This record gives sequence, structure tokens and C-alpha cells, in this order.
Amino acid sequence: MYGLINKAVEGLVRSRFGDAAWDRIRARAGLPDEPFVGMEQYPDKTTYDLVGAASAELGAPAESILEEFGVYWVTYTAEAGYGELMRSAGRTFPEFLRNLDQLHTRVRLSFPHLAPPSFSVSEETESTLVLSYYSVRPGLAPLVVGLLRGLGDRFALDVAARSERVEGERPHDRFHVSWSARS
Ligand code: 1DX
Repeated sequence: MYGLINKAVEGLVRSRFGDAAWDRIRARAGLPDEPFVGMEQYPDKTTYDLVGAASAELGAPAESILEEFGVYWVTYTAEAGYGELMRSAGRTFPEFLRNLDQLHTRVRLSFPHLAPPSFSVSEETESTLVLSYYSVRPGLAPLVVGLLRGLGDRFALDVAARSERVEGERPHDRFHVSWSARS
């Protein structure tokens, strides 16, 4: 994955738990004390190792780290040079979700090694939808729950999401998503 992901993990840890915690997590993951470069590629293992090390160091399940990371990613990217990209993806929560594949297509024009997930929206009502999530990377459904919560913050909505695994020819995760205006 592009280094932007690891930079965001670092930003989350440093802002929530401080520089010392980041240094312990980085060392526990066996990574050198060198900056990540956002537009360079790193093995997916680097990111999984960071999540594992953060889980051990902070005493929190990896799923919780992934979910918090998802929430963080939405504001991190909006503030780290991708604000226009995020704005172009939609003015409402369901519109943004319907446009996710287009967003990744746009990023891939500049960064051809992107291996983005694919999302599709179905069963839409005024305040609910079903989101199907296809990824080459295992175990990241909790991250998507966090992304949905982060988008809820972005659009001032309370978002609830329940995930289910769908096996078969094309395994994926399905999220039953509902939202309401934040009071
Ligand atoms: F709901 O793989 C809201 O490296 C969502 O299953 C979901 O393969 C917002 F410069 C620049 C760059 C760089 C911009 F090249 C990424 F470095 C991408 C910015 C998406 C904003 C996907 C990141 C693949 C890297 C993937 C979880 C889980 C998608 C991360 C979230 C908006 C993005 O993102 C999986 C890679 C961007 C960039 C956004 C992603 C790779 C998402 C969302 N993905 C790199």
C-alpha cells in the first residue's frame, strides 16, 4: 500500500498517544526510525505489522485500532492534500458511497499501483442502504466501519453499520448502514 496509509497510522498514534508511544510501536513492528513517504509503495505487511504492534502496545484489539484508523483516515486525507478529491466524491453521505469506485479510479490515474477495494451500493432508502465491500486485503471490515463513522462525522450524521461476511464465488463483506441527522 502507498505510504500515505502508514503516515496516517503514525498520525493517529502520535496525536492520540504521543511520540513515545509511536516510537515503541514502530520499534515493536520492526520498522526503522525513518519517515514514510506518502507516494511510495510499502508491503501490506508493514501496515498489518503496525496495527499488530499498536494492538499489543496499547492493549486494544486490532479490530478497534482498525476502526479508529478508519475514522481518522477521513479527516486525515481531507487535510493532507486530498480535500478536493474528497469534496469531488459527493455532497451527501449516500452520494459519497456511490462514488467511491470513481474516487479510486481518479487516484489511480496518478498512482497506478493503487490496489483499491471496490464498493457497491444497493437497497437504498432515504436513511438506509446496503454497502458491499470487495478487497484484495483480508480482515479490514472493521476499518470500513470506521470509514463509515468518519463519513458520518463529515456529513454531521449518526451512522450505524452492521457487517456480515458473504462467502461464495466472490467473497466480500456487506454492511447494513443506517443514518440520521445528528442532534
Ligand atoms: F469510505 O484495501 C471513504 O495503496 C471511504 O480494502 C473509503 O492500494 C474514503 F498518493 C493518494 C495516495 C498516494 C490518495 F498514492 C491514496 F499515496 C485514497 C485518498 C482514498 C483518499 C486504498 C488507500 C488503497 C491506499 C483500504 C482502506 C482497505 C477508501 C483505505 C480507503 C478516500 C484507501 O478513501 C482495502 C493502496 C489516496 C487516497 C481516499 C486506499 C490503497 C475510502 C476512502 N482506502 C493514496
